[in-house]
Amino acid sequence: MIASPQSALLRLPGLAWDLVKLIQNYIDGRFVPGKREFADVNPADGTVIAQVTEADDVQVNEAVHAARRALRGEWGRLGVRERAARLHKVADAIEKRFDCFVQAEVADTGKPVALASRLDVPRAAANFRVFADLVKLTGLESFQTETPDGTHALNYAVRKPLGVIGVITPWNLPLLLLTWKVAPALACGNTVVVKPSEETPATATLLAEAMQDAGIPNGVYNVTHGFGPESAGEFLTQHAGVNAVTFTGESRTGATIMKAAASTVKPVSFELGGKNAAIVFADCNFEEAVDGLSEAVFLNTGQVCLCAERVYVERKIFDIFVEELKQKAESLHPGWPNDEKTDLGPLISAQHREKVLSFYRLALEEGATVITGGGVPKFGDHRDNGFYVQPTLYTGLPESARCVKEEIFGPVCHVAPFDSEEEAVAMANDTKYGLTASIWTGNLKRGHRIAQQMNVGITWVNCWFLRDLRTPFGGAGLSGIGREGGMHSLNFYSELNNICVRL
Ligand code: NAD
Ligand code: 6OD
Repeated sequence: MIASPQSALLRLPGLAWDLVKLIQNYIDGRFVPGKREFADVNPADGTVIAQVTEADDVQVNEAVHAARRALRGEWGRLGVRERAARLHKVADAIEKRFDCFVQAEVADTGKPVALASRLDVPRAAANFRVFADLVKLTGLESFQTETPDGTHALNYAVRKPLGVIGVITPWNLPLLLLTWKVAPALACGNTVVVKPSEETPATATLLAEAMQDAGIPNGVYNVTHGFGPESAGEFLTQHAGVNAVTFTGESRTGATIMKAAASTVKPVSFELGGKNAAIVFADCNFEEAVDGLSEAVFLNTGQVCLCAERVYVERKIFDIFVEELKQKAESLHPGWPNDEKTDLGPLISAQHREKVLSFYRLALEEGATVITGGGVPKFGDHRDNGFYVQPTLYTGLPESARCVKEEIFGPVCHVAPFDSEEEAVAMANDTKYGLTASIWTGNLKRGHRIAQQMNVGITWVNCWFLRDLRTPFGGAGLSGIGREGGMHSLNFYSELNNICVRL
């Protein structure tokens, strides 16, 4: 493991943090403190693991100016081949500090070490590698145009950076989601000012060290810590020197950011909330469907925007399916992140747990049958000060219930029966969100037919969260604006200039 000013603050939580350390902003290649500090809390036991310095408007302004200067410096002069090579070096640097990144992510989120090691940190490196290769290997369209006088013109587009990109990210998959935006933004030659979630500041800060290792010039990657309103988030989205905002988070926050970005007509890319449906047919591979749905409902304690919170099961197999999913839920081990048996971490914060528990209470008021869970596990040790909840299954709610309509973002779903394909499609589509759907069937023709009827950005058939980073990713309705992934990311983070040459 590599020791350096920021990585020194990270220790694997056996949860005996000996010292509270300071996580700083990173502006123009330097770690800098701010005037105010806030606490970084470990969700596994509620202890304060570090202090974080909040960037004020002056520091956000400095970061934006540093990012603009960097566009005119060495970074702006690099050719695409060298830029791509440096992004591969960022991936190398992440892999070299693998344990450090895992520990930082685990400390901030309380998620199992096994999950951070399997998902979050490898994806961060992959994000840099994929977009480095894509930008190097792909071209743009060109047209030979016939003119009315019988001559020709040649049209071709060139890709230029948009400029300074404001990157605002949530706490559920902090490093994965941050790098999902930073990597293509840098691949296209932009510079970034990021504002990670106030709940999870550590890995964005560690990434600064990876950037330094990789020879990314000062000012290209800047980190400003803080909150949304009247803090770093708002200062960044309102800043006239920011050329575009890319945001992942709640739909309501997206609406606020859209207003802030409107005054300077900034392009926005939004990946927002979901209330995703899964449709399970009686002809599915039963075991695969139960395993798949168990992941789709409980992965990361249900704190993945792609998670299924509404599960529709063909009536013929409804009872047995509910029973099997209950067995899965009850076999999960909530626990310390570094315990190998743990496969269910805590929720991110006391506040978020209160939100999830308020839905657990509401479900009862709305007439749900509790199949399992609905409360808080008791450990008899420091974990009782953490933010755990039980994995929970409900049945029996009307489709109009708030628990069926609103995003909960916890380890919970409602399971309802259906009798026909049409009914299942109608229920799945009856939502203001439109992020993902999953369909479980042995009949691929049917899977294909239904997939095309889903009003969402991403539909999985007989799988869930199976990613190819070249594919379009995003949501319909309240779930987002635009698509990222592959060429969609490159196009968002570029200004395309079409050049028409009369021949
Ligand atoms: P959030 O919207 O509360 O916060 C996200 C980020 O926005 C944080 O960094 C926060 O500080 C910042 N922010 C808040 N108010 C702001 C403001 N007024 N101006 C600028 N920045 C502001 O979301 P969260 O609670 O951190 O994350 C959970 C939500 O994210 C869920 O709704 C989930 O579905 C969604 N999400 C969506 C995707 C996707 O790809 N569609 C992925 C992950 C999470
Ligand atoms: O896999 C991805 O690229 C991605 N953006 C996942 C989002 C998960 C939401 O929590």
